Amino acid sequence: MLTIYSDDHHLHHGRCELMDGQLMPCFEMPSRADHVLERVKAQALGPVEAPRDFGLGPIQRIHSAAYLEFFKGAWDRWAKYQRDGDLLPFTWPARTLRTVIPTSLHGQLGYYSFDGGAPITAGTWQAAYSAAQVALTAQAEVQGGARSAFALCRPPGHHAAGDLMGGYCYLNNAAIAAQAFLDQGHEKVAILDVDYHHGNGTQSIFYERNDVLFASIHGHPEAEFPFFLGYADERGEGAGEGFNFNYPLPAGSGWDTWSAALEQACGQIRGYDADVIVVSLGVDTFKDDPISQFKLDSPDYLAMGKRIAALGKPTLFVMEGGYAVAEIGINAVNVLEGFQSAP
Ligand code: OKP
Ligand code: ZN
Repeated sequence: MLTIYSDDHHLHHGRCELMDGQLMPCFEMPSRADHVLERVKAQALGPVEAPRDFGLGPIQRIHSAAYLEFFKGAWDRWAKYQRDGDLLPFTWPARTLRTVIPTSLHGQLGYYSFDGGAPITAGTWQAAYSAAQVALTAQAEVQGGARSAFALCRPPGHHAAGDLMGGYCYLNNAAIAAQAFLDQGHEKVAILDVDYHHGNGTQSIFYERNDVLFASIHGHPEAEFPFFLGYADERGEGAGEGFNFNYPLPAGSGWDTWSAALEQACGQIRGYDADVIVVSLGVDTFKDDPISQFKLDSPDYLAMGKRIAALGKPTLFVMEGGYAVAEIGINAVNVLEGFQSAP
């Protein structure tokens, strides 16, 4: 399996996030992708190539022009303040407030984000742009006939909506790749999101559409980030009704519970008869993940890959979360090896 990887992810290194009432070093750190790359090489998964540049066009198919302009220019506006820290939002247009677009940097930052977990640094735009190109280059490989490809994206993307950043995400790499498949002639794309957190951004992007089926297995939003989306009764709307499937699971869920949900998600994907599958591959379901509450173990990821392979469709894997840095490479590459080992 071909892996697409860009060193540009190092340009994004947020300093801190708020947790337990304290500022902590960001869990979403560069060493995550470095460890995955190392494991890809150690296991000889296949060749590793740099991304090609497809420009802004395919990104604009998912994200609004205003959002992209804001994100691209935000750091330069912030630099004029000559402050020490990253650019982070602190006010959002919640209930009772208006959803106007302010003129100020922090007003706009609140408008274009849904949480305080996506710091903008000097290199964040370039890193996120390159991650989207990584996804598009891997997408092109599958479009060209490969059975699978691995987009080693960082920062992740599945929390980013059309005009919102949050949850460590800025550009929705999986959604951008899914749209590219459609734009290049496919008619039905399934996105299977196995990250521990609900892919609220991806869901919202495709919620009213039937050309992308979204299925997500995740920590129950009653108790887990992103809290305000990801319930089982969210089934899609309008033309998209019946094309969105959420499998929220309780804290402590292990492989038995998790794989039963995977079975259901795969059943929906099979019934939909997708042309191609995009997997939002987060491995923060791991038992020792520092911010998550599931109990999957490393061998379970091999079984996960095998089950996905049994769908028998061309499959693009897009890296999302996973914060147990020492094991992230083993777990992510286990999914890919499990997929590859299946007939
Ligand atoms: C991104 B991905 C407070 C907790 C906030 C945000 C989690 C984002 C996960 N520090 N957590 O889905 O792995
Ligand atoms: Zn996650």
